[in-house]
Amino acid sequence: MIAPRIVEADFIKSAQSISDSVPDDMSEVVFLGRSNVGKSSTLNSLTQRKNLAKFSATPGKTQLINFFETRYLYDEQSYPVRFVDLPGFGYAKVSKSLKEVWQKNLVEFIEQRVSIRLYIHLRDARHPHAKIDDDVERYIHDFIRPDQRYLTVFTKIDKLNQKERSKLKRDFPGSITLSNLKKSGLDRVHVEILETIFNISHASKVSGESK
Ligand SMILES: Nc1nc2c(ncn2[C@@H]2O[C@H](COP(=O)(O)OP(=O)(O)O)[C@@H](O)[C@H]2O)c(=O)[nH]1
Ligand SMILES: [Mg+2]
Repeated sequence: MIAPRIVEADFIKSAQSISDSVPDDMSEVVFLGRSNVGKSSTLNSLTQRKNLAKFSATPGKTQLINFFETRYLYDEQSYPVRFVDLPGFGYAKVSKSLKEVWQKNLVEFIEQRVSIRLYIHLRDARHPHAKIDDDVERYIHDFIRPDQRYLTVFTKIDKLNQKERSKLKRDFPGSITLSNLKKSGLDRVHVEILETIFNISHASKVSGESK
């Protein structure tokens, strides 16, 4: 069976907060992660667009929430999904709490936006135990609703050898590993997105991650 594919992806708008966001009338997948984790690359890989996520690159400017509308094609059916690209969080000082790291408007969006169905937390496979990422995971689980899911996705898996990959899988069961370089692991992310939002289970759940 053919894996789900995104056949359309368009940048819609950038917002500063929940109040100037697009209407919450469509299921949303939020992408969050540390700066440089490969968030823009992952959005581009998933949508098969070279430069879709270029809008997020606004160094020195206010950190914006970027909305993209995408359309999946799966089994000859069309499934619209909105992707939300959140600003990368920096390498926070240990003393700082998460809410200081993120601006208030972002915290509000992450916690209160009703249309969010899936949080995709991108983590760097080379630094799987970064404290800031552990903090983010705990933080989200504090308020996540029953209709929402949380998914850990490790990027840059191509940088790990086989032994390191096995250990990562053991340490983080249920996580997905991907490489934007090798374009691997992407099918599993697509499947998770459609399963979460449309309750579609992909018959032959894409196996393996580092093909
Ligand atoms: N080897 C490798 N490099 C990656 C991968 N994903 C992203 N990168 C590189 O990591 C750097 C940061 O990527 P970018 O997408 O801009 O990260 P962002 O700051 O999270 O948006 C760039 O040099 C990318 O080419 C990956 O899966 N494997
Ligand atoms: Mg980026």
